[in-house]
Formats: sequence, C-alpha cells, structure tokens
Amino acid sequence: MIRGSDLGILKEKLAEARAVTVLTGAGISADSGVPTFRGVDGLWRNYRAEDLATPEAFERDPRLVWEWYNWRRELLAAKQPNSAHEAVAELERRYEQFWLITQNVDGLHRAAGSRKLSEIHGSIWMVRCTACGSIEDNRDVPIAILPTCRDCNGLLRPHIVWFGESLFPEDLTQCASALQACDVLIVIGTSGVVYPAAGFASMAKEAGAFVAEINLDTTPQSDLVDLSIQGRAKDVVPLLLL
Ligand code: BV8
Ligand code: ZN
Repeated sequence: MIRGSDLGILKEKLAEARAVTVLTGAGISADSGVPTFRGVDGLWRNYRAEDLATPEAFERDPRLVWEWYNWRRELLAAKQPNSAHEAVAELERRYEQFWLITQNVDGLHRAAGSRKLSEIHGSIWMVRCTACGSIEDNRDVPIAILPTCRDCNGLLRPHIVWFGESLFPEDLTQCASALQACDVLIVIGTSGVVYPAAGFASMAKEAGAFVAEINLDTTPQSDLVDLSIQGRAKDVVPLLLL
C-alpha cells in the first residue's frame, strides 16, 4: 500500500536534492504488459531466463536462444512505455545532475524520452557480430534465425549481457559515479537478486544517499533502504512529480 507519509518524505528529499539517480528493473515495464523475469509469467516453453541468457546456452543451441529472443522481440514490439517510464523521463528534465541505470533490455525508457541512461544489461534491439564484433541496431520483427553479419557474414548474437558475462566497462564507470554523486537513489521494480545491480543500493547508501525502493513486494534490499514504498510503479512514480 502507498502510505501518504512515505511519499511525502521521498518528495521532501527530492525537493532538497541536487543529484538524483534511478535504478529500474522489470517491474517498471510490468505495467506495460511486459512479463517480468521471476514473476509467474516469466517463463517461455518452461525455460527460465537463467537457462537461456548464458553464453553456454548460445554456444550449445543458438537457434533456441534466438527463438526465445525473437519471441520477446515480437512481444515487445507492441508494447508502449507507461506513466512510470514517462515520470522517470520527466525527473531527468528536472535535475541537472540525473542518471538512470536500467537492467531492462526492452528499450521502453528510451521510448519514453530518457536520454541520460545506462542500459547495463544491453538492449534486445541491438545485435553484435560474434566474429567481427560490430554492434548494430536491429528492429526486425521477426528477426531471421540465424541472423548473420552484413559485413563478414558471422553469426550475430543479441547485444545483451548474459549471466556469467561482465557488464560493459563504460557502464560500470558511469554507474559508479552516478551512485557516488547522488543525494537520492530511487530503486524501482527490481527483485534485487542479480549482481552487480543488486549491490547498487548499498553502494549509494555508503556514499551518503537517501535510498528509496518502490516495489509491489519487499526485496532483499528492503531492510537496507531508508524508505520502502509498496505499490505499482505506474501509480507511485508519477506522484513524485506533483
Ligand atoms: C557479472 C539480460 C562479473 C538477459 C540479465 C555475486 C553474487 C552472486 C551471483 C553473482 C555475483 N556476481 C555475479 C553473479 C552471477 C550473476 C548473478 O547475479 N546471478 C544471480 C541470479 C544470483 N550475475 C552475472 O552473471 C552478471 N555478471 O556479475 O559479471 C562476473 C563475470 C563472470 C563470472 C562471475 C562474475 C550479469 C548479470 C546480467 C544477466 N542478464 N538480463 C535478458 O534480459 O535476456 S539479468 C535479468 O534479471 C534481466 O536483465 C533483469 O533485469 C534482471 C533482474 O531482474 P529484475 O529486473 O529484478 O526482474 P524480476 O522479474 O527479478 O523482478 C521484478 C520485480 O518487480 C519484482 O521485485 C516485483 O515485485 C516487481 N514488480 C512487478 N510488477 C511491478 C513491480 N514493481 C512495481 N510495480 C509493478 N507493477
Ligand atoms: Zn561481422
């Protein structure tokens, strides 16, 4: 439930803040009809993300992995940003010092107008050649399976960070400075189980930020944050702008 007093405290902190950082997960896109990873609708043909979003799975069966990503691309192509994505884009416009860190690969933050962001797990709308490394936008729905590089004909993979793969160094640098610099960190719609993102709330806390979490449930970070607001992102996040 949304306790008015909790919202009031967060709005006060935002009013005093110079620098704001937002961290989002699949929960912010749930209200756009996008299945979350660990929710009841997070399965595909009874596979879990951890089974398919790995370099080993791609090595073993690139066709199966591309079929999963194609299924998600087809599903996402029809989805629109919701009022929570739009409110986050508005927060970017209000704060000189603002950064968005998203774990989502769905592109909905960009579609809502966010520009100061790190898509730390990559983007489902970008592909990378496994042979020459070229990285390109690719919005084909459906995408040809198996897609090949137009430069060298090598096998393309999703430009996404899989389990067991390191995040892109430039993103890690950007996240570290955004977490160090912020007066307020707002964590929206993430279960807080996937590292290194799951450690970002405590990094900001150690650097002196006021940390608030907006989620339907409690998470492993709920005890650590200063404020935990339970509610749907599309209902709560726009209230921060009033
Ligand atoms: C790495 C791309 C270095 C795929 C993804 C330390 C300790 C333990 C394990 C590790 C560790 N360090 C590394 C690991 C291994 C691993 C990891 O953390 N495993 C977990 C499962 C234990 N991490 C990695 O491999 C990372 N790499 O650390 O590199 C390294 C290198 C080699 C060896 C070791 C270390 C890479 C992680 C990136 C993996 N890629 N995505 C794809 O998307 O196709 S992760 C995947 O999970 C998605 O990106 C997703 O964003 C992410 C997190 O999930 P959430 O976004 O939180 O979504 P979820 O469904 O879980 O939760 C939704 C939440 O929303 C819920 O809380 C729900 O209550 C809430 N909600 C729902 N509806 C709403 C809502 N809230 C508000 N409103 C609503 N309406
Ligand atoms: Zn190539």
